Amino acid sequence: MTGDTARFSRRKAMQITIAASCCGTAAQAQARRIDQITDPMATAATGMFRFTPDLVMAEPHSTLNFLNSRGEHTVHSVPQLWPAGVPEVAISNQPEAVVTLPTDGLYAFRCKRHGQYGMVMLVVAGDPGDLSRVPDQIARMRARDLEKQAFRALVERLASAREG
Ligand SMILES: [Cu+2]
Repeated sequence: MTGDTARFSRRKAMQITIAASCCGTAAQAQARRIDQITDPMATAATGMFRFTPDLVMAEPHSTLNFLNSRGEHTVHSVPQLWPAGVPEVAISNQPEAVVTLPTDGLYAFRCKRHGQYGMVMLVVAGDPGDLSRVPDQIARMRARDLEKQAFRALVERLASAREG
């Protein structure tokens, strides 16, 4: 990554932080912490790199605290599975970064380096919208099969959590 790109990412994250702090203490109190893990004891690449947790139910206007976007881990929004009009997220080289969820919807995140090994996550803010459209949106992602498969598995978990 060039210095310019890194500065740009930081500036964008700063704007997101400011947006989050405008909405008062209630939303901040709901901040969810999401860690980024490299687990050398994992038996397969698919478990070695992961977001924990990787499926988060949240409220609109609440915030997420992404921890450990360091080394090779990043947090990037996935445009095919992202609420319309919400700014993209691009976090790297930050021990902690705050992301706000300005609207209802389904928010997909990937690690730029390890998405190909299934390091992806889904956040639902309030109403996720029409889940029947999601398989098509996943199919359109510019991603390897393993990454798409990881998103499909998350959507299945989401669907069964909503039924249960
Ligand atoms: Cu990663």
